[in-house]
Amino acid sequence: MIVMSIAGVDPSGGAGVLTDIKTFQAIGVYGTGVVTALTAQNPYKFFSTLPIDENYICEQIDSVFDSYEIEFIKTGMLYSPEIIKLVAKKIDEYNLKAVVDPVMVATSGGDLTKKDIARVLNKYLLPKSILTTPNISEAEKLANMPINTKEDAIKASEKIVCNNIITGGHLDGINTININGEISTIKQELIETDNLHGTGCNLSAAITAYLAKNNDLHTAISKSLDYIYESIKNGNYGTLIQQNVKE
Ligand code: PXL
Repeated sequence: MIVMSIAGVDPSGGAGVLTDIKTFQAIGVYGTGVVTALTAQNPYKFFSTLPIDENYICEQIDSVFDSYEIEFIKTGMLYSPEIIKLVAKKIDEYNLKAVVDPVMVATSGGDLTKKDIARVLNKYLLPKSILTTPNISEAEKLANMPINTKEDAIKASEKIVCNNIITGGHLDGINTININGEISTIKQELIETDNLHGTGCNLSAAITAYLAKNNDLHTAISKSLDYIYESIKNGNYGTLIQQNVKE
């Protein structure tokens, strides 16, 4: 099984394409990685971004599909409206099932996208995606409403234009899941830590990997939440070593 991450590079390895590949590997699928932007950062400080030209992102995607068959992809930092539109086009061209992590701001505070990205995601990418995985602040932007309570999260989940999980790291550990209009919640214990950099990347990568291994959406999400919980508990920079991963 081969999957793809289309995302940015965090040279410190906690987020972006590098960590996605580690998660794919840990869950037992082969990961490919298309780079949308380089960043200079570490888990605590964001320095700068160098976006890759869209034509070259297109060439990277096409070069992988020239020899690999891939059904499931995930997207992370897409940076600009042009890159988002390119990815939407490629989803159609290669008939892809995409899990979209609607990345906007780094945990350390750096801007990972241009302004107005929620509108562009809503219009071009989310309608073509099988799932999006916003945290509370990203869900607020996608649904254009504040989220302070679990009722708000349910309302936002209903407003987001595709299947979604609104992660509950900032809502008492309550994850709100909407699959085909059916809402459910999974509550997780919150772990005291100062290292959550890249957990969103790892969640969407894990879901993609479990989907590629023939799990349905609900099962893939639930296994991935367990995966992320264990990896945070192990303090392992968001990624579990392979021996610890449940089948
Ligand atoms: O966690 C969001 C994210 C995604 N992609 C890249 C990042 C980050 C956060 O820092 O650096 C490349």
